[in-house]
Amino acid sequence: MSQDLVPLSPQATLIANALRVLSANDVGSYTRPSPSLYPHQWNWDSAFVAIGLARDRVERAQLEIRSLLRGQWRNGMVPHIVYDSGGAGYFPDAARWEVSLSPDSPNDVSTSGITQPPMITVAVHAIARDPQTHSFVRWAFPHLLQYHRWLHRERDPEGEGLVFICHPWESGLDNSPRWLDIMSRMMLTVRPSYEREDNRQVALGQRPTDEDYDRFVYLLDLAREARYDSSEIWARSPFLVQDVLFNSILYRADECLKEMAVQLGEPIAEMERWMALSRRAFRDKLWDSKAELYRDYDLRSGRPILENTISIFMPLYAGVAGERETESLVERHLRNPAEYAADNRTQWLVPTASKDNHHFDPVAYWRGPVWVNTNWFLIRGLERYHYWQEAEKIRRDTLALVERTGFFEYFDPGTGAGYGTGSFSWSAALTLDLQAH
Ligand code: 9WN
Repeated sequence: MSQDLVPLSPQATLIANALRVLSANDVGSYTRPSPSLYPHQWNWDSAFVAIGLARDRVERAQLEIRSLLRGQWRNGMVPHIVYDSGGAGYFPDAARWEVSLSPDSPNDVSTSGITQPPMITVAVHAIARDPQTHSFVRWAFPHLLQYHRWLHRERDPEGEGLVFICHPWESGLDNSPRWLDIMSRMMLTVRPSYEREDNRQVALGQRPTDEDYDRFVYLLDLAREARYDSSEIWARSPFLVQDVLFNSILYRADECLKEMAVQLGEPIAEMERWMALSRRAFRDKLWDSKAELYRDYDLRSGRPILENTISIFMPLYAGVAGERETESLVERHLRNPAEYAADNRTQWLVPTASKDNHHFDPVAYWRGPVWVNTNWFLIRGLERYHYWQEAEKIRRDTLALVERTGFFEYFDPGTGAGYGTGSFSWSAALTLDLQAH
């Protein structure tokens, strides 16, 4: 029998299929999140892609990051979208942002005016595992440092150790039930004028409602009117949130930056200061000792946000949870069938909202469906705390889901059906990472 005819193992087939999705979405220097729904470069999507490619396409992983950093602003911000020529095929397009109003925006690249969780640093850290990438890491380091400085300076004006986000799109979990209370308090006197593109491609029940979109656009317009100046946004925006997931990722990113600084012989005191402040704030401000979970904080109302969603676990990914907190998160929430554990309503781990949250919906974007990236955060977090069995169970479920359903954007936790767009890049890329170990 010739070697070509030897059938591939299921594992090798899954890897080959994941690589096929990534190369189909590869436009040369970056990877689209999906073939048509998201036709530009997204910040944390490219970072997830680079994490997957760092496993054995490390050259291509570097290109993904170089390409994302073309959009970096002069003040250090890495925008949530870097547009492909003009931004056709997606709302909002580049013109809606009009980022030239800010003196910090780049001249020759079209971008959005807000950011996304700084997974880019985690991606560069993954690339840095390969010693051949030393000169790339040396090149990327000052860009990342500038981004982190911007986040800690502009988005944490009171030096609390927690940065704020000013738009649900900055969270990456745009349609999370956590934003509903704030959005319901935003009384729009005039409906912003725009036309959605997303609901032409995906059933509306799986996407945000028109009312939510109005508020997304209102907040975009407000940031534009503030010329993307963080202090102006801080003064005017109704949406100012210290988000548990964003801050957990930032903490992990600070840790990665520090490790790279050590490798490069750069000073680390600044990162250590950020991390010490942040550890304290997670403990003193975000931990709810009664409900025994982490909560986002709404800076405008001065109150914690009460929705129980997958974000409660994200401090495990950061490594900022203490022993007692970790035990409660696992015992009281992760293993609880009324919340996140499997039962006859949800057989697939892990729903993005607790089943006892009255906004839980197995179909709607970020309100219940399983996502590969949130599972990945949880797996890496549980491994960090040596909950090997729980981590392995979620890893197997995630791989089984993509193997049987395909690389969908999200999945029904009850039936395993795929929703949103198919051929979704980060579902494929993180499969590569999860396959590797
Ligand atoms: C808005 C690209 C992005 C992801 C986000 C996801 C979704 C955009 C949208 O798609 O958001 O940024 O149009 O809904 O929520 O996490 O980065 O995949």
